[in-house]
Amino acid sequence: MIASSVAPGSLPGHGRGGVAVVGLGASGDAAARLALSKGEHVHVSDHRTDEAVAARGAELRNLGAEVRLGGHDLEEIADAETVVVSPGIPPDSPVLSGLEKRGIRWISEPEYAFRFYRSPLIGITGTNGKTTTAAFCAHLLREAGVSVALGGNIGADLGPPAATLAMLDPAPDWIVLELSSFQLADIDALTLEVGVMTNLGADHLDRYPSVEAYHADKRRLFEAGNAETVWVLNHDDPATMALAEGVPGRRYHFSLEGHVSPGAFLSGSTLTVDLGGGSYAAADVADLRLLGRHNVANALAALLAACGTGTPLDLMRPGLSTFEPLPHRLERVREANAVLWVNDSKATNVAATASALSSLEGPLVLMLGGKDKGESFRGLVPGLLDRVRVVVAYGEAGRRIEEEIEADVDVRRVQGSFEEAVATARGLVQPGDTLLLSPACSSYDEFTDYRERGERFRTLAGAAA
Ligand code: UMA
Repeated sequence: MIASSVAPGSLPGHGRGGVAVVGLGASGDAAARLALSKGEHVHVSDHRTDEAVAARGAELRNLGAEVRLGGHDLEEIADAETVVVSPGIPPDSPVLSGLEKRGIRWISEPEYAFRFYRSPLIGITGTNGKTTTAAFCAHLLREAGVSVALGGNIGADLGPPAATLAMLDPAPDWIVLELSSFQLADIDALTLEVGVMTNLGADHLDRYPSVEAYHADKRRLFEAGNAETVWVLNHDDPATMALAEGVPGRRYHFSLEGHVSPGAFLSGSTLTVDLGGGSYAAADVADLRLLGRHNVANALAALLAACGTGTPLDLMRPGLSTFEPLPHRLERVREANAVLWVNDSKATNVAATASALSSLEGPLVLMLGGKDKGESFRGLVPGLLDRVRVVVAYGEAGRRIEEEIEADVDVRRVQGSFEEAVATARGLVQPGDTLLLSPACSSYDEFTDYRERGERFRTLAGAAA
């Protein structure tokens, strides 16, 4: 929402000074703490009043912030010199519509954090694979002896919000940030030394009016660079390549389909790098601990991003075979009674579930469902055929899933809870099957987030006879 021509600190309509933080989730909390550490007057507000937000508010009050819960005071916010908005607040929410009407501009929390960074920055986005790629890239650099801080959209179990990283002392050699479209929408001066776009599909159609609008926010990644920036781009994804057209900077491409240079590619089963000086065999697919072809692409992207720092390949190579799969991403949970339980709760859109399907051998019993984000499930059909014996459709999206795919695959619809859906799936598996939770939907109809859903799945798998 911020115009790229507006310099930080010169935003119009701001009187008292200081920082207003809108939304007191993880990013609002981190932004407020950073601002307080810089001696700013800080006003924080959240429309909720529940225990979690009240506890956060109380801590910030103790640190000197002015905290308002149960709503937003537009006058107070408009008075601040800098307004930092949480990514989960949609632009058409009353608070942001109100600020827009007053001509008040706002920035995202990574943009605010960037003002205080003393380390060069790798920013990683894309519809799918950005978390694995970011964590893998940080791992490769660490294995090579580089000090790295990892954070951003990546989520609390893997790293802190961007603003927390601004307070690290000493500053790390590099910062690796996962960036969401919601965060990219409100950047301004943020500048990347290395920027990665893993791929582009459809997502978040409950927030965006169209796929194009979602991609327009993703495209803002390419405004966060200059002629020196190294862009790591998915050569196999026409949407990514089209979005990056004409963007200044250097380019490294990655591909599973053929030789690209400068870049990294799969040659037979060898992950190969060619940065212009000839081919370098970095690892074999079998050396990776991750499941699935899409994870080979993520490994190539991570390796190229790490190369963008100038770190020698020889030093990073051992890290390719020591990076462990992340929780809730094609995670093998249990093998019992000749049935493999796989937790892919992080697959919150159709493209992610399609990737999972292409990575696993059948026969599968697939659990699909959760909060309906508006995407068509028809895109799953080619991956379901011949591999999925039965789909268990559940949650808010269950009915639409059933309607859209039942002509092509056997669907059992469960109208009860997630637990009942798991029980149904368990009743349908046969020896030799894989029971896969890869829901293609977000979890918010029943859970706090995909992690809670994945934990529940793990617990239920553990209890399975
Ligand atoms: N709120 C208001 N007023 C409103 C609307 C909301 O006050 O009108 C409040 C809510 O009550 C809530 C806060 O604003 O307290 C919004 O918090 P948030 O949803 O922005 O969540 P955070 O806890 O700040 O977490 C965010 C990211 N979440 C989202 O973008 C939805 C986290 O990504 C991220 O780890 C964290 O910032 C730190 O950067 C999670 C995620 O699911 C992992 N991201 C999505 C994804 O990857 O697909 C985008």
